[in-house]
Amino acid sequence: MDIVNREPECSKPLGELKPGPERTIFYQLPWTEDVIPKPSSSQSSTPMQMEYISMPFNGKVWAEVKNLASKQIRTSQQLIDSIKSTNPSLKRFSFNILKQVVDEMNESEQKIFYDETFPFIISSALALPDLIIQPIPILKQKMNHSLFFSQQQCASLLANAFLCTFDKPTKSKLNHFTFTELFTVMRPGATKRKLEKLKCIINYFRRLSRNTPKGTVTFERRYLEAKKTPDWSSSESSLKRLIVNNNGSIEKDGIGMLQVDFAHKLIGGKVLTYGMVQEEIRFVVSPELIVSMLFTETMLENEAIHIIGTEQFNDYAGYSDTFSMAGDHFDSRPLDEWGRRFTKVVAMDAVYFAVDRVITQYSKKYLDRELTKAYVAFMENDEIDEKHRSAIATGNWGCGVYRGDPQFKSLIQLIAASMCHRDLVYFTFKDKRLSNFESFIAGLESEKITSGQLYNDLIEYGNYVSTLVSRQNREQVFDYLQRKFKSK
Ligand code: AR6
Repeated sequence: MDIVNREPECSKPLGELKPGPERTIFYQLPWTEDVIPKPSSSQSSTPMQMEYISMPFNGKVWAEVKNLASKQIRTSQQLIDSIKSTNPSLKRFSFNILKQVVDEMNESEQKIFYDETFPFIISSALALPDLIIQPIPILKQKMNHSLFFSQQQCASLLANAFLCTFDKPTKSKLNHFTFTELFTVMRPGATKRKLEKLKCIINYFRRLSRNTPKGTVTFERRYLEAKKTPDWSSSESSLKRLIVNNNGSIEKDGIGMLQVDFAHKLIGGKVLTYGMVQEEIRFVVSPELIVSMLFTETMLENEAIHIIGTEQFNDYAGYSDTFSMAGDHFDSRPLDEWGRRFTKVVAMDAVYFAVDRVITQYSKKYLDRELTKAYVAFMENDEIDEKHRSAIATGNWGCGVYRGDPQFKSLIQLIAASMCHRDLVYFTFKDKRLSNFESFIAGLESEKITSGQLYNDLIEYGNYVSTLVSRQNREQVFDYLQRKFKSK
């Protein structure tokens, strides 16, 4: 773990940040330490046809939202009634989770909520037209474009999601950026998860109400054109290091690395509804990640989203139904020259395999699909030398809810990382299917094969699986390859 590249130690100076056709910057440049960034209206000169998010302050409900500031709110019933009163479309939601979260607070927590946190949410939401003074482009499919926001602007957007002011987008390729479903139990079983998520969100606003952060966050959509997709089988890249870590987690121990988000193709997945696995956890401990859900269209197979600079506000314990908010996290990551924390998350969605389709994952079609996805997620500009490329912190991508095979997927990720000249740190999360991982990797290293050769081995394995009559006795990928190496 100590030998792999991490930021900031491995990073190269960024140079001056300038607006350009692939960037929209919502604050004035240059960013300076210890100053809250000021809003900017300068448009980027975009060659592409842009479409924009419709902002709540241009709609009918805004006058009602403004009224919230003058309301006396001291009980949970008043709280939910007043938010719901801003928009008739909110009537059908009970907001019972929001009510419960506040009811379960002790007296002093409630006092802080009513005196500080909720008034901050209102004022931060209402500041939106003063803070974001140019339209927000939709990060549409096939677009290489980045949006640069200050952390204060992110908070204002999230405060609007809390007050449920954004309309449901007319396009199905976008999420609805609102907390309505998080505030309400829609299906049985999710109550505890939603309560814990909401505690994280409320704690984020409490922290912001006391201290306005001065940093910035970038949301970058990247698209790899089909003609730029490498020919996997002929890759001469030698395999990079894969370090197995059995006890750590991506966000805790992958500090300074490119941290993989095991994403849904609609970024954020079910974070604003009932889900509570890797992606949702990552997003609620660092709520600025949720901002991506406002403007990011569904990812295509050859797309990934990089989010740079988010701050972690919450600690947590448990996972899924046992997840609980475990208090404040004080994020001590340094900021880069553009004001962003040295925390890079990449959202990449694996393929979901239904129970009766699990076996299809070894086909060339899905192998190529996953490889393309990992490649677009891991690639760097050609000018960036290998020594400046951080390692990738990943793990059982696509192997939980999505039912992938971690042995097969780990090798796919290793090929992609190697072709992008980056080491990989693999957090196994104690998955039993990877019990022989370290010895397998040691054997693989001694074979000195190229990425292309490993790819061809995976193709061969897929062919082997497809010829089996009974899938029960299938030889696992690691065993299959180990036997093959030995027999050579
Ligand atoms: N660090 C390292 N490994 C982890 C961590 C962590 N913090 N958390 C979980 N794992 P899953 P998927 C391991 O199911 O299959 C979401 O709803 C653990 O072994 O989240 O790609 C998204 O929005 C776990 O079983 O990823 C998508 O809709 C495995 O990673 C969907 O789930 C996979 O985690 C994606 O499902």
